Amino acid sequence: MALLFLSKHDDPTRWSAALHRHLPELDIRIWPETGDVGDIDSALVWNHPPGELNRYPNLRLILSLGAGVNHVLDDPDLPPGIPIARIVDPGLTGGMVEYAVWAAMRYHRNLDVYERFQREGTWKKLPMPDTARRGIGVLGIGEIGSACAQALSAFGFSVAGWSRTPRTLEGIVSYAGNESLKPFLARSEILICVLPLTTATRGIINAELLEALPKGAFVINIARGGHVVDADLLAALDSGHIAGATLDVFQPEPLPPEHPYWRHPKVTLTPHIASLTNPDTAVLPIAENLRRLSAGQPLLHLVDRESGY
Ligand code: OXD
Repeated sequence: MALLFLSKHDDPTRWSAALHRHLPELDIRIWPETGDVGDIDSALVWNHPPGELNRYPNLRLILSLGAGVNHVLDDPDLPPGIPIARIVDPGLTGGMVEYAVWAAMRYHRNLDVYERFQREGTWKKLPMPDTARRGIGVLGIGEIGSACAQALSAFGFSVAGWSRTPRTLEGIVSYAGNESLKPFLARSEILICVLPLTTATRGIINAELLEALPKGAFVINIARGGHVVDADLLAALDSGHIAGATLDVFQPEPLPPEHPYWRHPKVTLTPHIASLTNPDTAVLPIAENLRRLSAGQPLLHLVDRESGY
C-alpha cells in the first residue's frame, strides 16, 4: 500500500526524506504521479483539489499537513467515513506561541507607537504599562490556544480563554459558550484568535464582536482569514474603536495587492508564517499514525467532522 503526498505548497522531497527516516519501506506517490490509484491507502494533504480524494477506492486515512483541517473539510466531495488526522507538533505549536507573545507584547509595551515615533523622529516616553492589569483574551483554547494562553500567563498577564465547551486551564480564566462571549470580550484589551475555522466560527470577528471589546483594544488573528469580516475590522480601525490589528491569515491568500490591509497604518501583516510545518518534527505524529494504520491500532489526533476540529 502507498501514501499519496498531495500538496502544491509543501516540498515533496523534504517530506519524503523525513518520512523515509522513520518508515524506510514506505511507498510514497507524489501527486499527480499517483500510479495505480488502488495502491493508495493514506493521503497527506494540503489544499487538495475538491473531489480528488474520491479517486482512491482503498483510502483509509487522510492526514492534514497542518494543524488546521478546514482545507480538508471544505471539500464538498470529501469521501465519507474516512478518518482525518491533523498534526499536533510541539514545533508547530511553539511557533504559534512565539508569534502570539511577540504580537501581544508589541501592543502591550506600546512598541507600535514607538515605531511611529521613530519614523517621526520623536523622542517621547509613554507611561510603563501594568502587566498584571492587562487583560488578554484567547479565542479558542485547544492545543495551540491553550499553549498561547499559558505562555502569556507566565509573563504575568491577566489571561482569559474562550471555548465552545468548558475547559479548565491553570491560571487562565475560562469562559465557555455563546452566552459568555460578551463578558470574555469586555475584559480582552488584546484579543488573540486561535479558533478552528468551522461553520460556527466563520466571520466571528464581526462588527458586533469588535463593538464588545473595550475601546482601544487590539486584535491578533493567527487562525484563519475566514474568521474576520474584513469590512467590519477596517471600519472599527478607522473609527478608532480598535487601535490596531496584527493579521497573519487572510481570505484569500495570497492577500491581493490592492487590499486595504497592505497600507493601513494600524495593520501589521505577515504572510501566514506565524508558524510553519517543519517536516523534521511534524513527521513524528504522521509516521506514528501510519504505523498505527498498518497495525490496525487506534489513530491519534483525529478530527470530528461534525464539529470541524
Ligand atoms: C496550519 C497552518 O493549519 O499552517 O498548520 O495554518
